[in-house]
Amino acid sequence: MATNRTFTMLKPDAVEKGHIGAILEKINASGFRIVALKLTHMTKADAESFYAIHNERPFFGELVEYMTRGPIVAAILEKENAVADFRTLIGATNPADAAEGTIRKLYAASIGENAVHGSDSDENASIEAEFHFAGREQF
Ligand code: IDP
Ligand code: MG
Repeated sequence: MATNRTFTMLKPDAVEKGHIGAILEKINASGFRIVALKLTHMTKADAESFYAIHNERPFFGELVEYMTRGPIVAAILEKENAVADFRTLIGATNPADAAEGTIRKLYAASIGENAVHGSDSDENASIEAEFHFAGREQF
């Protein structure tokens, strides 16, 4: 995948609260083009694999439970400097620390239930996009 792409998930809390439309609107308005998009439900094995880097952390069980309790929206986004610009748009992991106007400031409830995922590097953006999307689903 090109380095001008990132991967995101609108997490179960954002979907449950009916924020899909508002968050996608903000993503588009911030200059990102959606090049792959779907509503999907991660299995326990999916979530354990996606978040394997965190499997020693004390919150891992809680994270897997949260990410599998309902559907998510997975998307691939395209923009110059996509990874860094999208991390800026979503804000800090803990919404209490997130800047005004960021997606987590607007829509996240807590450090655990923080509404949205954004890849942290070009390499992980590519790995995460391939995890969720077949080649024919990416435009
Ligand atoms: P990030 O999503 O901002 O990259 P990471 O440190 O990679 O943050 O953590 C992945 C996810 O794990 C977070 O988005 C959040 O849902 C959850 N998480 C991180 N830290 C905590 C915590 O201290 N308690 C509960 N959940 C956490
Ligand atoms: Mg992370």
